Amino acid sequence: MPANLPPQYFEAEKRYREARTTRDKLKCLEEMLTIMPKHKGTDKLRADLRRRISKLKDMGQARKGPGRRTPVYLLEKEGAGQIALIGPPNTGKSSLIAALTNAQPLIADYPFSTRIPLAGMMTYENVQIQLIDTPPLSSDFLEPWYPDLLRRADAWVLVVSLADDEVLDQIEQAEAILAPFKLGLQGKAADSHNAELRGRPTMVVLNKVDQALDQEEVALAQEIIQERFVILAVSARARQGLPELKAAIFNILNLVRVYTRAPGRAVNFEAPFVLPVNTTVQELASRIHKEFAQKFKYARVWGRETFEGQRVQRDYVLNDGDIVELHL
Ligand SMILES: Nc1nc2c(ncn2[C@@H]2O[C@H](COP(=O)(O)OP(=O)(O)OP(=O)(O)O)[C@@H](O)[C@H]2O)c(=O)[nH]1
Ligand SMILES: [Mg+2]
Repeated sequence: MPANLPPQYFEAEKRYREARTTRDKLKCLEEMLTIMPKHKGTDKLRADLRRRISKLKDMGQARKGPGRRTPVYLLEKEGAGQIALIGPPNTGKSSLIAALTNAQPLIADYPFSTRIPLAGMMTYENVQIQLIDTPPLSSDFLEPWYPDLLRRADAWVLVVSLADDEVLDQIEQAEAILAPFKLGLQGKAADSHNAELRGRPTMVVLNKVDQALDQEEVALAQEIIQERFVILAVSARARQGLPELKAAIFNILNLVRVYTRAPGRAVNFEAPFVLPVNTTVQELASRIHKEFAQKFKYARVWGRETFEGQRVQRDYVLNDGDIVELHL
């Protein structure tokens, strides 16, 4: 990192990383540009900041400008990942969104109550994950934007209802409806059902466990389903199994949380870098800054796979919970 950047710069950069909206990000970038001292050593950094600012501004305008309207139903991604809750009518998708996020969707005892998607943010430990409530999967009618909404999401949670019989049918029907769009549920690694369909990692939630029709049937269905999918029986209404569901949702995203710190400083556990599984120290450094990624010599890691402060090379693969010090 180039010398002589004042601490306020790093504070603004940290806020930038944590910002959830384009507007907040823009504000932080502009602040970083103002704070940065103007001399030869910071030329590149300042140019880089200006580029990022104009890119964000362009994005903002593309959304507002007339004639170039993106459908409102493609929701802007926020947080560490975007997960669509999908499933047959009336299974409790909206109820789960209401129980897990800050959103307040319409919940109704009649089917097809959800007509347009709605996003809410779920907090899991120190990570924010975006959940999307969707209209029900139906063989009679699917909105034209529905497949795109699913393609944009990072993973899906298929919500079925234990209060209706034939849980297995509910899953099969969902697959039959998605197949013509070349979309398939992608279960556990061993799941080979949908080789030619493009899918997203999917877990199955068996909702309404409080009202399950037949315990024996439920047990049998669970046994069959879990051969293909990670499953969890919950109740949105009785608020049962929700902490486990949050953890399971984080897990299907396949992410790790990594904490960086300046040598000798304290770790801020509230602001992890949330990165795909298999990210290396080198890739982490490039996330922080391109120039930094070229310059750093080695890293020290505190984590479950290393001994305290172990010195690692650029190709070290990061684990969830690792604390990393990058040394110039
Ligand atoms: N017993 C019980 N009822 C539930 C549970 N979760 C949701 N419900 C009820 O099931 C009905 C449907 O809930 P919604 O959350 O609107 O279901 P949905 O899947 O969003 O429905 P659509 O948007 O029409 O597809 C409502 O009457 C809910 O109160 C649950 O865990 N247990
Ligand atoms: Mg709904």
